[in-house]
Amino acid sequence: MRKGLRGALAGIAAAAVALGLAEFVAVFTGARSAPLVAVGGFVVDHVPEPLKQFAIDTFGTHDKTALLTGTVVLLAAFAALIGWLALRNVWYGVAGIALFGVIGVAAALTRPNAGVEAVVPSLVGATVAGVVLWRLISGPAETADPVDRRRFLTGVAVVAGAAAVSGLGGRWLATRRTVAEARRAVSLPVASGAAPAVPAGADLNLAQLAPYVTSNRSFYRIDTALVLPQVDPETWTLRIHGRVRNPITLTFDQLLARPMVERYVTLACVSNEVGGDLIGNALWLGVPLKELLDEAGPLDGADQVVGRSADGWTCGTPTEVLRDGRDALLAVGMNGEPLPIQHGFPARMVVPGLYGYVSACKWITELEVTSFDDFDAYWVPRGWSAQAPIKTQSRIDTPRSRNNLTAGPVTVAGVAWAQHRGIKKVEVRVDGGPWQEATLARSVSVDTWVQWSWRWDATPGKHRLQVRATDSTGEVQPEEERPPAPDGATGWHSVNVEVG
Ligand SMILES: Nc1nc2c(c(=O)[nH]1)N[C@H]1C(S)=C(S)[C@@H](COP(=O)(O)O)O[C@H]1N2
Ligand SMILES: [Mo]
Repeated sequence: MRKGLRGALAGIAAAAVALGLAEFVAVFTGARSAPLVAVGGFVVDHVPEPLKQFAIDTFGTHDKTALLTGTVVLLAAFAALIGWLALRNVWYGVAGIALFGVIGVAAALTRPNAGVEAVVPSLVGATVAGVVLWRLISGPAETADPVDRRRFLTGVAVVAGAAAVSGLGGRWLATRRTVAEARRAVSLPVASGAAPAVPAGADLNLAQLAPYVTSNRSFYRIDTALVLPQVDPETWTLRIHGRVRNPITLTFDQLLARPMVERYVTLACVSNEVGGDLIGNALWLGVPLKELLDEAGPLDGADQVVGRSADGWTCGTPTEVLRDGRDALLAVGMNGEPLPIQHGFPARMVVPGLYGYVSACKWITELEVTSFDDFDAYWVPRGWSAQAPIKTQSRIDTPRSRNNLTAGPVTVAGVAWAQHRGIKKVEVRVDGGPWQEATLARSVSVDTWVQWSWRWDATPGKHRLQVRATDSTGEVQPEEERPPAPDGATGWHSVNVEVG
């Protein structure tokens, strides 16, 4: 066997067993202490903004899988290099592995809310990897000998097997330690006052049109969490503190015992491009945040309420918005179920009219009353605006650019939203011609999106359909195309179609 290949194989085997063992140990020290997740989390928090937007644009909601895959590929390359160097001088190998160990430990320790136990997975992994590498490369330097060669390959196979068993075993154990069981055991209270009924005709029920109510299964998911926080409702508390007269701590049972309301609210992500699908409408069950804040009694000048998640993520919402009477909720239910884990179980914020990153804290454990001067929430130092009301937007859902259209009447339809202001008008135009008013479907309230439709007499050829909305304040959705950063994309959605 070529010497270089031998070194590379040894390095990769050592790295694999390190990751597998670390994954296993992390079952007991917390999923976010596993080196891959810790380093990945560090990257998520520190990667430059344009690169992150690129990842979201390219991989969409698979951006996390892409990150982890990329990390593993890079790691394998470095591991091969370390193994190769180790053949020259075993201390290079030891130093290389130690370096990885230090990176893993540092990443795990600097994750929010990390305890000292977070160092264990990387330490165990690196130590074992060092021993494995040492053993694998310490054979005769020249490897023409078939016996030695077989011994080496057997060694690699054993190590790979150990890596797979511990890694997959760890994964399996981890899936058994989720809070799915606890979630199933939650019985949600009934809202005081019936939930607002969805008026007949709110949903046009067209094949390609987003349904008026988004199911939990198809609701978009956006967050920085590489592994879902598993927050046990038994031990969960919400602490309302900071610049308040009367700090409050609530348990989950105490929260469920409070009067709840049920409201349809359309949530939207600031990263949503014009025409994008990072938006959804659900029925949320929860306690009005205004009531909780009024009880806590924010002090004068405390103009920001920071929601803090179990994983350390934060968002900052204007105190004024949370107390102005809109249906800002501390939600525990989504479409009649306890919040799905990926949507924030056991509790999250939902605030009509503000982008998610400044208002929709999932896995929430704290509401800290402070001021915008005193605290920057997670996305603010990363270049996004501290204040971010949702911009008026509209989208064409049908037809789509790849549809085969035939000349004659075609239903053009989509959704429009301007949460908490409401949509007054939607207009469509063809090939830059005059704007034509679409028909608005009904909606539950100004806090949800609204479907619209327009009958087009399609003529053969290539055409460009465009849409724009006007909100209830009379403001027309601007034509100027701007990217999502720093406070939401603008521009008109257009679809190019061909009519046969
Ligand atoms: N803990 C936590 N909450 C979070 C986020 C996050 O990264 N961590 N992302 C926010 C963003 S940017 C959006 S758009 C919404 C998305 O909520 P969803 O995933 O339930 O659709 O959650 C918000 N809440
Ligand atoms: Mo978002």
